[in-house]
Amino acid sequence: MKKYLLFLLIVSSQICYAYKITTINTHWKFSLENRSWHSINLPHTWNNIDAYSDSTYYRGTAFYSKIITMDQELINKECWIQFDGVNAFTDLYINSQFVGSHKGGYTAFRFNISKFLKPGKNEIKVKVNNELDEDYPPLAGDFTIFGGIYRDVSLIIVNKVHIDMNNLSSSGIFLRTPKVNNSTAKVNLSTKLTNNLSKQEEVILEVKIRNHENTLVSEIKKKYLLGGHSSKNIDLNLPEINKPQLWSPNAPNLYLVEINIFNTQKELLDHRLEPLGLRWFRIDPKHGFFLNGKPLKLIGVNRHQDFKGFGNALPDAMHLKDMKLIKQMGCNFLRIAHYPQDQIILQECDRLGILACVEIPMNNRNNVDSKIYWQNAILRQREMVRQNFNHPSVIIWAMMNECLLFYSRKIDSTDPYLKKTGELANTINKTLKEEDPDRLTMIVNSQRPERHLAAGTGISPDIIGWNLYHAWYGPEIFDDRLNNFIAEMHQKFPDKGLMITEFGAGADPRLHSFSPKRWDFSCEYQVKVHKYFMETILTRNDVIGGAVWNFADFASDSRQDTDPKMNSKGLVSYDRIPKNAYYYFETMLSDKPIVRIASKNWKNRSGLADEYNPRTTTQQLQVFSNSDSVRLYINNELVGKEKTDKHHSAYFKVPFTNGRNKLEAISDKASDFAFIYFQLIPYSLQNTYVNFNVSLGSERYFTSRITGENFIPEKPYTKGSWGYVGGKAVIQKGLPAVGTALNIYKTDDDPVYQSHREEIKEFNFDTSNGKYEITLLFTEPVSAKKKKTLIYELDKGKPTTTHSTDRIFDVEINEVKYLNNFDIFNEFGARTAVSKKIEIDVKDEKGIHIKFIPVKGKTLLSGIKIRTII
Ligand code: GCB
Ligand code: CA
Repeated sequence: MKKYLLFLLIVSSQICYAYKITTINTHWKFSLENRSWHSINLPHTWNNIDAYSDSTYYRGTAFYSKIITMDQELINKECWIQFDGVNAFTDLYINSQFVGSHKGGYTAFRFNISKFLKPGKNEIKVKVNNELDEDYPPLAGDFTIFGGIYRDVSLIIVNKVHIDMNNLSSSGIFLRTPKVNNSTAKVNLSTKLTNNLSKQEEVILEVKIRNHENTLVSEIKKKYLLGGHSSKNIDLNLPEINKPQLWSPNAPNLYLVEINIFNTQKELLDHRLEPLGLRWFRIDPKHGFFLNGKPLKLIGVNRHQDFKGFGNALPDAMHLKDMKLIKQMGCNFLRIAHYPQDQIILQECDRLGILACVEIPMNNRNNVDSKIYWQNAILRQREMVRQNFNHPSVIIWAMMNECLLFYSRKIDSTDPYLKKTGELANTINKTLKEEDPDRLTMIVNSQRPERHLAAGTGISPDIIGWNLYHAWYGPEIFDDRLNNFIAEMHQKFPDKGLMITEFGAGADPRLHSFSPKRWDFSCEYQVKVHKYFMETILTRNDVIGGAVWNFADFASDSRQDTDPKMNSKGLVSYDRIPKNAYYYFETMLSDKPIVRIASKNWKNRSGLADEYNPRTTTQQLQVFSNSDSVRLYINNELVGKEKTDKHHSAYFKVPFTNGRNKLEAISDKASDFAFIYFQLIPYSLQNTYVNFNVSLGSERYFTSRITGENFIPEKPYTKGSWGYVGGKAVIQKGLPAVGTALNIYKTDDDPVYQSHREEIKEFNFDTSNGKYEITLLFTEPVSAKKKKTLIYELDKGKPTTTHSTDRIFDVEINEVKYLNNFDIFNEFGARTAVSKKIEIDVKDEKGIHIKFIPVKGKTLLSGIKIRTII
């Protein structure tokens, strides 16, 4: 084959370079199923819209293509293409020739494409597929499998003599620190030098280590003779570093390792930089984690990689934003769950001093009978370790999140599925230790120790992580059961470190409650759960640490909570606005004086005026502070001074007034403030402009993110005021805390429709005369008990079970029938948001009296809105 000198157009000059990496993210063409093509930039996912829609999201094939221009001829360079992440299966073609494929959506891969390129225009074509394949993990999981080329794509140009490019897309350089203490550090480097020229080449490998002040602290130079078309493994011990500046969360000192290769004419052939952090660590099942000889409680979060509006295709700035928020919260630990993420995450962990754990998604279920599955799972572990090897922040390789979650048979250790799962865990552990003897390994389990004991999954890893959801999936009880569980696990797995790898509760940032309950998705209940866990995690030395599930709300297609398709256990919302619980952690973890108003981001509120003071609404307010006491001011007037409790919390009763309220919370050394915009809803509707919304069947306050409208909780009618008469709030026995948690179609304001008052008789407003607009909000909810298969339920394109309705009623307002034989199900189907807007003239001081009259079954109402027209 004729060989060409290859230069990218962007490499305009002949300046000698040894290693060059440049993204080619701009101006690609994209086509779903080879239909019409349109222009896009990377990173890209095709699921950024349908993953959040009422229907299911596309999992299938799509194509990407791009023209790159190569000028001049290629003689002595090599060109590689690198994909940092494509979900999930990739076939690469260049100029219609097949180059190679990669399976697995969360690790990088690269190909040497030199021989496929020609001078001039070249077409890169990528076929991507994100369907479920039983031979490749993950087979299940509580997260959306966004398809696409969702991380950077780059071209790498190297000389024919270079550091190994062909080692599972790693840097090809592996740094170990076999000994580190306060006085000295040993660094070991292993690599492979490749000579793709036909002639032999004598080279000099030079390694220099510099500290962050750019002082050279260790250096080595070696000569090697590389035969033509051959490579050489190299293993070097560098001269010891005296008095190393240790890496830790408080002082993340990084060294820079420079690796150069010269030929005998002193021309630079390859040049790389790698990070180095000098630290040592160990665990002790009874006494926890030790970094650089000192105990350190690992406290942090788990993180998924998606973001509102972007799916998983994030610009770097979004990743950076997360890392900043994670650090600001005071985390010293990050569980990168459930899969390796963009390199920028570990780069930031190194830089910010956040210890990290990385895992391959072998979630919930493994195809233990498939050989290909095993091979693939093992290969993905190797990719993960090699690609992330040099990050000093990584201390744990984790595996097999909740691998027996779906196991439903009677526990029997001879059951082949259990046995094979245990063997798989041991094989993965062996792989991880082979790849990296220095890091810890961890298996992450759901709260089912018996299954894991029977399977033997806990035999080989150093740490057992437990995903614990007491007071969330478990009953709303805040007693000793968490402590007891931990004690019991130490007995069952005595020589293992124990970490609480997940704990959390759902909190929809649109929902607030002054009587928070499990599964109400209020931001207030989430705080309760976190306080309960933190008390245990912080006080027990036999718990290495804890990681909140999750840092941010994330997409999960199968979920139908208050925010369907989302998992709302984030401490920050999908667009990264802190919830109350974020501020709780920030306060708990801060080593400086701090004050935080818990609900400061609930800025737009409505509330019922106090019965005896129409000018104020008194609401409870929680303030977090690590000082003994806090003073609170509203509009420059002192509300009070309160002591903080063991959870760093102080509580105030705050008289909010209509309009803008300025809150200031002040401790002896710190302060916080918030502006809250309040709409007071009058108790008496006489002679006043009326405009408010009520959510039935729930004690929650809701703010729509689409319209900004507030809904306040229902109240019973009393003469001279407003409210409902009769009926009951429907609360499911199990989950959730309101009528239904299922997605309500054709609305984003699901919580308003998910709760309702059944058998309601009336809703009355004692208004003055005038013209009013009443909007009634309904949905036919799905009752878990009454099920019937309906062929036209469109969820996931197949019939699903839903409510068989026997509900017909009339609605009469001031004696006029507005809805006659109203049958929501028949007219609109189940779980669909329905609204009816009605104009009412109020005469003779009669007010508005809405009657719900059953014809068949039970009446119901989800929400009601009232507005004065004139
Ligand atoms: C878990 C899983 C995680 C889920 C989480 C939840 O235990 O590991 O993937 O998202 O629970 O929210 O239920
Ligand atoms: Ca919806």
